Amino acid sequence: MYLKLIVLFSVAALVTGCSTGTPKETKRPNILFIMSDDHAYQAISAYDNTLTTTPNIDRIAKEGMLFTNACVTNSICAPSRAVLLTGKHSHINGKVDNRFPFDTTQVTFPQIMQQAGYQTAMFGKLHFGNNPKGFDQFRILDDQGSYYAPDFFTKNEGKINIKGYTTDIITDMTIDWLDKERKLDKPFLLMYFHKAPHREWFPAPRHQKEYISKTFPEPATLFDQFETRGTAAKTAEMNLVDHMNWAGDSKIYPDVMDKLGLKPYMKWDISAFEREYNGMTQEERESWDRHYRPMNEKFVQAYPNMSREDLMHWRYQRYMQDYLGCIASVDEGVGRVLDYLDESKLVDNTIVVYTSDQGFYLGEHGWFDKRFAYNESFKTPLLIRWPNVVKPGITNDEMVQNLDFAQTMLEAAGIVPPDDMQGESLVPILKGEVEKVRVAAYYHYYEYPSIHMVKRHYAIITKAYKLIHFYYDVDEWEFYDRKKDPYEINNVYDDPAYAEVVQELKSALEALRIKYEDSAELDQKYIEAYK
Ligand code: SGN
Ligand code: CA
Repeated sequence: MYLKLIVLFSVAALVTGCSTGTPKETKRPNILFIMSDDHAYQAISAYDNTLTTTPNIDRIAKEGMLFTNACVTNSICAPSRAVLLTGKHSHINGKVDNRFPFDTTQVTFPQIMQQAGYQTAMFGKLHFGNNPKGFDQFRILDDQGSYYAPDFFTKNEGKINIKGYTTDIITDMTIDWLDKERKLDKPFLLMYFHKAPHREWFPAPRHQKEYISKTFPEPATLFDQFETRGTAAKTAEMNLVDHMNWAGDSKIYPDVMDKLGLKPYMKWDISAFEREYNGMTQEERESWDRHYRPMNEKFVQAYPNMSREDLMHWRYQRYMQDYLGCIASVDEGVGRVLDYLDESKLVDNTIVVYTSDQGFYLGEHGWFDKRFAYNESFKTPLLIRWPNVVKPGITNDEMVQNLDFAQTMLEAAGIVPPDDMQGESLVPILKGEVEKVRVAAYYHYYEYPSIHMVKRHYAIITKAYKLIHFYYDVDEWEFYDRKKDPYEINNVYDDPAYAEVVQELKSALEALRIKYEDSAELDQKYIEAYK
């Protein structure tokens, strides 16, 4: 007790910066960086409450800033995380796709913060193929992780397995760390990284009853035929009817698949379902069966008379029920952590960021998954709260990117970022000193040919326009007027009315490639490396 008092006293002295002349150590802000996996902005009510409500995530926007044009540089998990941590585009940090492990000789911003005296921790999904550097504590999911009974690689305990529901486990770890491991004499960087709502969308028992009986509004482009788009959209394998798994995704039991003669789409269709189902405790499995058996029984009755169109409606509802059911747990977890900050009086000196590793298709264009430079996958949610710095309730529509996070966090912590980081600090936007940090964003996607078959492409995107070049086994351009055509159904690349602005953007795209040191040679290098 006596020792605790001394610690408390010295912290109080530092907070008030009194007499000793010691730097105001605890004035450096703490950072709680929350990232979920595949969380579409369409599924956050601060952006759009058509599908669901996320009152806790929305609190961050209400008390902070909401970015409506936040976007990624490469819409896929591990590459996005590598960009976040290094502040460098994929072609520079080398993590262009999900396949090879992250190059751990790359410098990351948590390493820099740790050296500068921050206490650092990470809990949840990283998906790098190796452990993170620069963390005093971490427990990260094995690869993609599972929803039930996840395995974690840990800093101090080797590989561990924990029974229960992953979203709740990651939240518990985060709160436990704040409660028991946080050092009172250091500011912290805490990365709270959910697996949810990544495929295969297994909701927690407490949300199953509510979500499995809900009906959700369909997107306007559910039956998009891609009249004006090129080959890439037409050949992508992301369609809800054609490319979803029966067991893994739509939760049709393997015995029901047999009965109806349904074939697995992916070879891991059934094993993905069984891994989760077998990971459940008896109680969890009973809940699952209580809610998912009746749905299966109804499907057995309906299936023989279902047209392709009926199947599309059905698949969409099944998908949304599970996807949004998973988000309900994420939102509750975020609420618990925010409450902890309130209760422990950390709130005033803690920056809270909520984002996703990319956006996601929720039936738009008939799709699930991500990868494309089109809006639903290119944009990502971004909400930032910074008490006494960010004015509450502000919306910013400028082009900000995950490329900017590293420099933003470093500058917020009073650390000068290394010169070779390629983003822009968002601190001046957060302080209300400037509105924008760039006019145009650069995008480059690589993972092809691969699952979902989205062709390689790079793009330039401004608030008004989007110009995309698909390459490798095609050489096709697409151009969208983002203001007139928010659903991106009219590719106007060949429309003479846009000829001049297309030319301007082509030059600007070339200039961006030079600025960021991307090139045809590098495109080729990454094609060769993929073989
Ligand atoms: C898995 C999923 C894909 C998903 C990738 C990448 N298929 O392969 O749908 O695009 O992960 O996701 S699954 O049948 O195995 O679930 S990412 O978030 O890691 O980039
Ligand atoms: Ca992801």
